[in-house]
Amino acid sequence: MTDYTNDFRVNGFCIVKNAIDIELVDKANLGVDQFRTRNDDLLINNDLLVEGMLQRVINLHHSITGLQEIFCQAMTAGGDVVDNYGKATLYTSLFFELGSQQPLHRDTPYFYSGTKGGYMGVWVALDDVDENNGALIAVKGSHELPEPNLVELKNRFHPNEDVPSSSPLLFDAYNQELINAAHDCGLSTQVCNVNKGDLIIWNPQTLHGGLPHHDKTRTRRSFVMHITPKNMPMKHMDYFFHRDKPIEAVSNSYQTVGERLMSAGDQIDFRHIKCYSTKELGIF
Ligand SMILES: O=C(O)CCC(=O)C(=O)O
Ligand SMILES: [Fe+2]
Repeated sequence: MTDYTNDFRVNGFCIVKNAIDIELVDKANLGVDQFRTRNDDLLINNDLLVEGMLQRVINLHHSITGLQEIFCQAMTAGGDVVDNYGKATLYTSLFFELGSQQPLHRDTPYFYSGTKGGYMGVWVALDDVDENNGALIAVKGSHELPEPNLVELKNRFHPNEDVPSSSPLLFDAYNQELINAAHDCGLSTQVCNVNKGDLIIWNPQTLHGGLPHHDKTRTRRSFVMHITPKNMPMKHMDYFFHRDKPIEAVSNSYQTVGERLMSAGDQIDFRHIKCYSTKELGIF
């Protein structure tokens, strides 16, 4: 068993050092620089940058071929974990230059597939990242915490109705219950200081988040891949909180990249506000 496999099992996340060749990270970063040179006017006019930086860009890999190559290399470097439920495919991705600064959370309410396991978060540093530029944090062992009372939580926010696919207040309350439980159990939070080219993999039940991004003179370029085995159904809070709802099989379209599959598509979504196609944005 590799060290990172053991860390993943015991802690619910692991760091794979030097997983991605620096030349490939530089190629992806150059692609992002070219993307920005071409598209910054559009992004600024539509108020899609935050403090001059890209933030929460969904599926930027459709426009940046270096990110697609990083997906393939990451799957090789993390192969002892990522393929545990079947050969991993790229479901969606997120790209950040300004850190997510997200509070501790589990991904499961938004990446839910019933009893079928297989979803994981795979995070690649394209810059050196530490406490000053929004490092990722994760709570060791939090993947083993039992679910809080989902019925009580549901009824607190949606007493007479079904839970919608997204319910931010319920999501926050769910995570707060887990944060309290982690505290009561004395679980410790690790700040994942990493170098460019390092990789972090987390179990969807692991509490994780992003530190505040204090030093705005530095970017925190990171590429998060949400991976699943082929044709794994992926549901949101309307299923997570309604366990009796049947989850139907899916048949997704894929594009091939190297030895791997990624969900087919050409739309890039900026902060859940606006989408553009690769035709409009270009491919770099
Ligand atoms: O990059 C981060 O700071 C957190 C990202 C995250 O939580 C996710 O992609 O699920
Ligand atoms: Fe997350």
